[in-house]
Amino acid sequence: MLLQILTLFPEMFNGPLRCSIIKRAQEQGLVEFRIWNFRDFTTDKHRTVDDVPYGGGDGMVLKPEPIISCLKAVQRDNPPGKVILLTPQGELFKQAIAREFAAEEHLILICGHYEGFDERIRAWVDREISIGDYVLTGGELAAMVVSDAVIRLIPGALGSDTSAQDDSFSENILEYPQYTRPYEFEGMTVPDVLLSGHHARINDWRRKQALLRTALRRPDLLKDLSLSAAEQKYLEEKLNETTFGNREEVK
Ligand code: 6GU
Repeated sequence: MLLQILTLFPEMFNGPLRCSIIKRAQEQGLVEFRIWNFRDFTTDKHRTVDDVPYGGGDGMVLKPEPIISCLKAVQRDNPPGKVILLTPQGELFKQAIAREFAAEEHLILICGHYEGFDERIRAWVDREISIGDYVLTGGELAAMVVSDAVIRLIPGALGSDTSAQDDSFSENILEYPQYTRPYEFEGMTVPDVLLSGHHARINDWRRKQALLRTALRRPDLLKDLSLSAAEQKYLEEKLNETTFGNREEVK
């Protein structure tokens, strides 16, 4: 995958992309990053990227010409890429969107900054994405979040091919609790079923824990799950064990 990023702050991308799984994915040739500074596409002496808003008001607005000239340069000599604008006004980023993006050969992420950008930029954009209901100073961190979520889904990017499937949200369900050695830590022990060696029982326990955790922490996700009758019964019983208003987790 070719992942191109248009930003006014290319140096922000130095850290995260050079670490861990993202670094390895680049070394393996699974993804190639190209970071562009759209200030390099200005034509005036002062390299101006923003201007005052028509109609008045506070703040500055990103001009269309540098961003669109940069975009045209980025598209040249490459197969057409999907153009994504990072903006708090975009569609909320979800695992399903990460999966869609992971299937693309070429992604172009445009990071907005300052108070906003000229509305006409939107005519060149295929999709607008927000990473959550809060305001960041710019789209850079959002572009890194999106890149990370997408790259780890490219086949081969993770050590084993199953680890991306088991995660929270692969099926819109939270992950079950995990334990490693020691068996006892500060008086707390590991659930005995995990030491039983009985794989069917372990899988059953994990599925139930995942369901329970989802019901307690993210009840909004439950409505999209297809539960068996037995699973529904288990959840109802467990949730009834907690007194109303008790937000402690059921053990
Ligand atoms: Cl994509 N950009 C900015 N500036 N703020 C955000 C965001 C994006 N997603 C959530 N907050």
